[in-house]
Amino acid sequence: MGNYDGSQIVILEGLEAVRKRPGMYIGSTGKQGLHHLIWEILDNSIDEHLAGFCSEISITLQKDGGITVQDNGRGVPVDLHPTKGIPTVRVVYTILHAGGKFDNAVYKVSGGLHGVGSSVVNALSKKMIVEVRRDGNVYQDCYENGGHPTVKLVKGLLPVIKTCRKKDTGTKVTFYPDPEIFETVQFKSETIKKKLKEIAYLNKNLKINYTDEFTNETITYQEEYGIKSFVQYLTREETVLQEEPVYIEGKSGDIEVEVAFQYTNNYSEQINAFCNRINVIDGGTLVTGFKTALTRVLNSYARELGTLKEKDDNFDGKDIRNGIVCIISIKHPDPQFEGQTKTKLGNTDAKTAVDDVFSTEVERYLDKHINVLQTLLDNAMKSYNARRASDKARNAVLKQLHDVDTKGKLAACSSKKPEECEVYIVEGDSAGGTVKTARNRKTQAVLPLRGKILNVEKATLEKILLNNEIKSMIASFGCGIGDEFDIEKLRYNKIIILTDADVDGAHISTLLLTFFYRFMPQLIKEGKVYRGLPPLYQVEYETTEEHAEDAPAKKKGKKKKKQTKYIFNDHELEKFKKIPGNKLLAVQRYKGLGEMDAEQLWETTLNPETRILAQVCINDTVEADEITTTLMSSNVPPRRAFIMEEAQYATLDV
Ligand code: 0RA
Repeated sequence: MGNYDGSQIVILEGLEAVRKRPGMYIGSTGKQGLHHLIWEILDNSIDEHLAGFCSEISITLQKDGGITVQDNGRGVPVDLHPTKGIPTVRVVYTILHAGGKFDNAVYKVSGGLHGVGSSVVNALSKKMIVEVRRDGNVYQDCYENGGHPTVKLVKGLLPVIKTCRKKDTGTKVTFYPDPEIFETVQFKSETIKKKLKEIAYLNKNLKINYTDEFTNETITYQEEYGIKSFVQYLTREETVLQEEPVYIEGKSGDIEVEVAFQYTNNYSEQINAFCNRINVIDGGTLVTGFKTALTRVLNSYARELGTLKEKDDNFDGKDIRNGIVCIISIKHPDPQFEGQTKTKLGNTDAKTAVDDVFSTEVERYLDKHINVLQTLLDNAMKSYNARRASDKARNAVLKQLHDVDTKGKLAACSSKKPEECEVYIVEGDSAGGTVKTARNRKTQAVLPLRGKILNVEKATLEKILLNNEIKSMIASFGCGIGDEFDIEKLRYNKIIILTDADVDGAHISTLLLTFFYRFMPQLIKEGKVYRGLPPLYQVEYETTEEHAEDAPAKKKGKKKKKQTKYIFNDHELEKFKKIPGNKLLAVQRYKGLGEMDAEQLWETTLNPETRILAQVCINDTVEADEITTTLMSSNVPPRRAFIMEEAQYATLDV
């Protein structure tokens, strides 16, 4: 060490701020935040690929807990930084907000949100090593305990550690997340592989090598056909209406546009939009441009070919998108991300660009592929007719909702102030009964559901609206459904799904989430939907008084004390067993909510002071669609496994 000058101290204060409030920089210190570190480092290499200088990236999960990301780009510059007086590479990895963006002319399509986090990753690592190959030399800079440099500079520059061939350029970053910051520092290979696959689809031809030193698994991801293959992958378990996805690309001004789509026989639409590879889950201008163009083009064909007669009105955009699975990917030189979570694209020129490129190119394609055109028109016609039928059904249902009591077995709460009210949706009448007894009647309403609710992924709106469980939910929430949905009218501030912690419970809760996601997505987007997490175990244990939770600090007695405690998952149970001084006497595993009496249920699951709720959120539209479609497929055994392992982790941000 010993190479700290004045500027270095200021830098370290910046990194210390990151360590004090990691959540502000990477969202959380749980699994998601941990993996975010990798995405930050990867983004820099992908930017180098987008700039046209990097064709291959390798990711290695190391046995010693580290992770390495290596690229064959130009290598981060190692020259003396003109104002900071240290090598540029050290500036990049130790100064907050000094990432790839400092060379804006080159980084025309940099992410905007991403790619500036190298120093954040360093701040949250107990060790980081950056190796740069440039001009036939290999340079190395090392950092410890949150970004403290350990390499002594010579005249402000890094020493050369060895030489290499002149053409072997690139950057290799290895880091070890700090266990003092993160709840876990164990990377999940499935999460990483999934991300790498997505990156490969979004970056045509980029070669990505993955190595897992724990399992000796190696995989190379490379997609010659990019997002076209992405759509094929997303529809792999569906019945598709075209032989292959339609793929379109083009440029409008500075904006590059790519679209791929395939129709399936599902009654849903999935549009996943990316700007500079960032999943804009709330869509925005690029999605509007696509929808406008698709609707205009198909309506114009429908008139021209006589599919729609003069007396008919137009196909609705919804008719035309019925069953579509689509990826829109654009590259924009100056993206403006809007909304609270910065997940909506705001640039108006993106709308025009997508509309221009898509309408021109899709017409060219459909003129050549009349059979595809016919498929799309038939499909729109089917939805058009179904829509008329379901308009009738919907009107009947909505009328009914006003006229008679369709709230099913809703036990309402006495307060009428939505901000203090919550509704528990409970699996089964018997658990529902106990919740009714246990709840706070003023603010907590209960809606028991009998058995499984309809799988909305495979049903028309008409049929969905005839389902009793769904009718009671719509009536109870009070905010309508589909196009008429109005969140302002929601009667509750929280909608809490409460099911048993078993496969059936997970399935029911997934069916409910699918229903919300497809027909009342705003409920999820605005954070109104939660899952109640009832405890899995009650343990009875003995502890010496010095360890007892309420032991006075001074007392060091050896007296045994008997206590009980609720435990919410297996991990917590294992941790509890390891606490010194604890001796387990009995472990009771709850099989279902029904096993708890009203008092226990209140204490563990209903009482706002002590319960655990997991807010449901959408992090990634591809993943949300994947989960809903995978779970709803007819392939039973893998579906079950998926529900148990992934459903909670994938859709919940706890
Ligand atoms: C700024 C300028 C140049 C390259 C990079 C950044 C760069 C950064 C990273 C981060 C990971 N891999 C990277 N590869 C390149 C180009 C400087 C030049 O040679 O003109």
